[in-house]
Amino acid sequence: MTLVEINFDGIVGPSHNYAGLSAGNLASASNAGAVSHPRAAALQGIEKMRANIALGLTQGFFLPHNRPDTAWLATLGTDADRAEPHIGAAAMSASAMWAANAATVSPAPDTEDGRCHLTPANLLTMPHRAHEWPGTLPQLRLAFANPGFAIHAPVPAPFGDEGAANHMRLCREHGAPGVEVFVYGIPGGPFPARQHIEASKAVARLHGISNALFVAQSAEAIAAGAFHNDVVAVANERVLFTHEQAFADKARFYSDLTAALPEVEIIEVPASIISLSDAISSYLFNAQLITLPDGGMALILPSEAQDNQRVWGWLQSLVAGNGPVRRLVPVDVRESMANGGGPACLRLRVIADPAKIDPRFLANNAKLDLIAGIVNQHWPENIAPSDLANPTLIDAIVQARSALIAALGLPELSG
Ligand code: SUG
Repeated sequence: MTLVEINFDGIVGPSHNYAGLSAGNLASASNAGAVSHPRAAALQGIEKMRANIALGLTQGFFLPHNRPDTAWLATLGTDADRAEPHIGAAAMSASAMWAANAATVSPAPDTEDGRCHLTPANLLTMPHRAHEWPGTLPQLRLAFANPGFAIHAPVPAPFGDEGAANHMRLCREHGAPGVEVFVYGIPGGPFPARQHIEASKAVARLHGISNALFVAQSAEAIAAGAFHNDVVAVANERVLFTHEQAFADKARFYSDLTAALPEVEIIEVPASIISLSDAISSYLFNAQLITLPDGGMALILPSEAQDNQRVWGWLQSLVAGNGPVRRLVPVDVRESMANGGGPACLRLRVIADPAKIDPRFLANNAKLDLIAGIVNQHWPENIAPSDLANPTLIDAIVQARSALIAALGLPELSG
């Protein structure tokens, strides 16, 4: 059995817009009211997937959810025509594109029963995201129907779970047993702490993880806009790449991590060189830190990281050194970035044998051409938040998703 890392990117949905729905997410707040470009956004996401394939990585995808979410609106006794603007905007959100929040994944080598476990995130802190999991769960059940996977129900309320964005896995190599790090927030700051320790512990128990660490995010990171841990830290195999101020008690965390995985390499970026504010505006940690087929590692970064001299200068010295990170690969995901979603937010990592995954969710260049064709034909060019209740726009969005489902042969997801 060959276990490889597969990155499943969320295809950016046709309703992508800037309604400013995420308190504590500075990009979402500062772009509230701006005109979005769903077609360009989806094409940017497709180009990112192509770049991953060109690097020799295995790539998958998840589909946009049904928007407006009429089933959710019905549970609130309303519909797209009558909903108050903030409810209507929440029903139209394309936030499922940020697949790092789709689920927490524990690969087979880490679990007691030797299966790969997935728990969809309940995302209950943000109303526009709390109704995502009913659209995620059916996709997980289809893509990972093989008995080698175990798909759980989301953790129940009131325990907030944000999925893989608050979870890191460190190991000698992808197919070896790893230590899973669950990062939670402590409430009390100016912004919500979205990941609750009770949810992290529940997921670790349900997945049967014997080697887990539970680590608190630092209050200053959340206050500076690190609404998820993956905005200030990322891990891959034996490497942890992190901002100095990411964790509440870094000394304890680093020592527990080193005890669990003696070969760990911690690359810590000092606040004196890159402040939390620079880290969050450039999203350098919201990179995909990946192992290249030839063995070195690369950081797939948002092009915003190139625009900041301090950040880009530091990254260049990182790859010039003799460390594990050898390449910087900037990608343009500006439409997603304007809502606080960088390259790492857009993907869910699964370590598995690709032969055990429903091939309809796996990408190659021909399939990405097909998806791009549907996007070019059906995705709206622009959306202003004031258009969100427009019946003509709603109709176009519903048709766009139907066309994609038909093209990809996934009728199970219609409706
Ligand atoms: O949950 N933005 C998302 C961004 C998620 C990024 N994901 C990770 N860090 N893994 C969020 O805050 C903005 C929606 C709006 O404002 O319309 C939004 O939901």
